[in-house]
Amino acid sequence: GHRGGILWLTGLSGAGKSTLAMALERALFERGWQTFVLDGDNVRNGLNAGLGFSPEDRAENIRRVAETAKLFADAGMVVIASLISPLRADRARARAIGGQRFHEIHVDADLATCEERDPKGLYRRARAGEIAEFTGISAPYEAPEAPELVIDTGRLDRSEALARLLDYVDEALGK
Ligand code: GGZ
Repeated sequence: GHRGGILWLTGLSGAGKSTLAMALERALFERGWQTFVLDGDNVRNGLNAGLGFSPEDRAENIRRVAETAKLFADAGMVVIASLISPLRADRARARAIGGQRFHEIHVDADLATCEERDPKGLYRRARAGEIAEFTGISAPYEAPEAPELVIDTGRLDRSEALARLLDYVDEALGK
């Protein structure tokens, strides 16, 4: 069994948040846990269509996802929220919304690593000036100061990263 909770994955584009979120969801599902993924990239097509990447729009994107995550967590689900959520103030508001259920997880790979991976070619386009306010290039990323967990995807391979995360989730939400 498990308690409801919000696993808030923050990190740069290309750090591995979505990959880790999907792998975690699958692993928890296989154990019979009730999980639900809210991914910034996906939510922006529906719930948050119309929001861009200005500081104000990011703040609203994050606020809505946090409120949605809270509803599902209150219903007993393990919500995996995967958003860059680059500013400490916005993450602090998400934490305030989630309360005790909120767990901040820094999916940590340095900019050089993310830029080298560049799975969607976004860093290249940002460097070329084709994408404005791109996190890490022309917009800030403020690393968490006291996250519940740091997953260093620059050093760990996928299975190690998932194993660390699963250990944490077991400890935090298992019963
Ligand atoms: C950052 C951007 C931008 C800009 C488009 N800055 O790695 P991806 O491509 O697939 O996922 C990223 C996604 C970021 O959305 P979030 O909702 O997670 O961001 S935030 O929490 O800051 O609101 C990235 C893509 O959108 N993308 N333009 N300018 N990422």
